[in-house]
Parts: sequence; C-alpha cells; structure tokens
Amino acid sequence: MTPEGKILEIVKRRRVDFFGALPCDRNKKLYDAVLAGFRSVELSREEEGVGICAGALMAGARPAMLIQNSGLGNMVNALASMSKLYSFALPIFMSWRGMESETIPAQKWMGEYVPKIMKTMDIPYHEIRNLDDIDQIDETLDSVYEHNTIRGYLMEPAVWKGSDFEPEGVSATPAFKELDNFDTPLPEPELTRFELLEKISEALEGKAVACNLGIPCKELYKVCHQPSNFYMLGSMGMVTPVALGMALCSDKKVISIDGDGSMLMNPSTLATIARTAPKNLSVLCVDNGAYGSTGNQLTATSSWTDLAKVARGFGVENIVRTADPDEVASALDRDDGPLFIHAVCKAGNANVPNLTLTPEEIRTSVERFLRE
Ligand SMILES: Cc1ncc(C[n+]2csc(CCOP(=O)(O)OP(=O)(O)O)c2C)c(N)n1
Repeated sequence: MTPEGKILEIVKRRRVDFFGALPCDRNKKLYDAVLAGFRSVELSREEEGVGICAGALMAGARPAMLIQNSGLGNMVNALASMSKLYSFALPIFMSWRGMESETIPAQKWMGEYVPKIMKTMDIPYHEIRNLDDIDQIDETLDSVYEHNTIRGYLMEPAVWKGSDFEPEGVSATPAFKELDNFDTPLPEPELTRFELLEKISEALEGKAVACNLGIPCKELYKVCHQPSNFYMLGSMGMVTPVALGMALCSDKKVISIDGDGSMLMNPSTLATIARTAPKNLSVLCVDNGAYGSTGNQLTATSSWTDLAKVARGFGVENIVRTADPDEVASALDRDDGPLFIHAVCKAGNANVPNLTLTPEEIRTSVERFLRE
C-alpha cells in the first residue's frame, strides 16, 4: 500500500468528511486525492481554514486540514483564540519541510520551530516518517473529535519516498475570467453600527448569524439575541470564514456580520467565498471606516480602500452597497448568494453591557440550530 493510499483509507474509515487544504510540493498527490475524494475547500490562507473548519464542525461535519507546516505560522492566533476557546476539534495534516533533504533555505526555520510551537500551544503532534508511523493517525484521529482537541500530524518528506501513488480525476487548467466593473457610488453614512443593527434586527431573526468580535457582539446581543447567533469572542478576521464553513455544511441561511478593519485583515477569504459560492451566505460588512471596538481609530476604508470593489475584485458577483437600513434588510432576505452587503455607517459604539454567555454555551446553541 502507498502512504497516500493508507492515509486516505484511514481518514475515510474514521469518517473525516471535510477538508480545508492548501498545497505543498511535498504532499501534492495527497492534496489532489483529497480534493477529488472529499468535500473540500481550496483555501486562500491557512488561517481562514481554521474558521471554515470550525463552521463546518458546528454544522455537523468532521473537518480536517491539509497544509504545509509553514501554514501553521499563519494559523497560530486563530487556533489559540478560537479553536482552543470554543473547543473546536481540528486534526491538521502538514507536510514537514526543513529536513536535511530540504533545498529551500526559507523552509529551515519554520521546520525547526513547528514542533516547538505545537509544544508551547499544548497541541499534541505525531512525527510521521514511514508507512508504520501512519498507524498513529489511525490510533488517535477519533479522539480529536471525541475530546474536541487540536492534533498535528507532521509528515516528513521521507514518508512519501518510493510511493507510486497517482491521484485520479484531477484537472488544473485555469479559465481566467474578467468581472464587470462595479460602479455603485459610495453613499453618505446615516447610522452607527448599533442604529443599523436595531433597524435590521427583524431580518436577522431565524438565521444563523456569526458576529464580529468586540463591541459588535455586545450590540447584537442587546438588539437581537437568539440561539442561532455565533458570537466571536476573539480571533479578529475569522468571522466570515466561520460563517462560510457553516454555510457550506448546512442548509440554513447564514449571515456574517463583519467589520471593515477585520475584513482588511483577512480579505482573501472573499476569494474563497467566490470560489465556493454558497447560495445561503451573505456577508454584511459594516464599514464605519474605523476600528470601532478599540476606540474608532481610522482604517484604510476611511479614505483609501473601497471594500465593495475589493469584494468584486475577489470575484464576488452579487454586491449591494448602501447606507439605507431598509435596503440592507431586504438584501438579507435574498437567496442568491453569496452576497456581499457593503453597509456604510458612521463610527461610534453604543454603551451596552458585556455578554454573559460562555464559549461553550454559544457553540452548543449554534450547533443545535445548524443541525436541527
Ligand atoms: C489580531 C488582532 N489584532 C488586533 C486586535 C484588537 N482589536 C479587537 S477588535 C478590533 C477592531 C475591529 O474593527 P472592525 O472590524 O472595523 O469592527 P468595528 O469594531 O469597527 O465594528 C481590534 C483592532 C485583535 N483582537 N486581534
């Protein structure tokens, strides 16, 4: 049996049914086979994979990631401030670069640091060097989902040596596409984030709503608390990936309430949205031109960056740009997603109390809603 075949057999038998993946030259055959054989998302950045897998898990999937070890560096904050916080299960299969056979100098340091990072973060990991070591995956994979933990499988280049595995059904021919220009003018902001949320609260009812960290969560909690609200308690830039994972793995209508600062931190997730195109996803980007939660410091959208055009450029075709709450509310009822709603607002925060929910309560309640 080939190492790739053995790994695929194990993950199938252990009922992994969803992958977030970004390729490495050393695991490219496994990568192709995963795309061909599993429900999977080709990631733009590994960090979003942590969010997408979290959303998929809440919707009932058994997700895993397949990446290069350097991608762990892109995931550290999301793993700590989201996966650990909410106890989201996540097995991470990573090619382990930087070994003696390595020809790319840039791989050396991450190769050395990855085990140290995993140890520092209390993430158990396995060093997979040969066919027998792959048994460790079989022995431990179920426990990841049973105990809701993170676990790493570091696959050294030596593990693939001599393999004649050939994946089937892989096509990789680019078909470039030019999008039309987007030319809806930027409206004058009328409302603050809180005033907007108050006016659109009815349109949020009964939908899965993932909300950006900080004051937006508190305002949503005050205005429209419901069991299907996923409140991000940390992990800036991860709310839209979480919503994407939910939308891909459930039939429920999913709304991401994101912010301009957070969208600027992780805009490439818009490319992943365009690529996966879930009809049941709307991203409501509340653009107040500021990092509201930290005191309204100006973001790049205050003078330079146009997020509707950014979304368009990343390939999201359906875009609504407005300052009018009625237009936002009716856009939220559309079912021709993915939809990007660029809601232009005034900066400012309402004086609202803290959430009293625990991460566990938030997660359980949203899971129940998504899986019912
Ligand atoms: C990685 C990281 N950097 C910085 C912060 C601090 N922080 C928390 S919320 C926030 C502002 C978010 O701004 P935006 O997404 O525009 O939402 P708004 O609060 O304006 O609605 C910042 C900078 C953080 N939590 N994580």
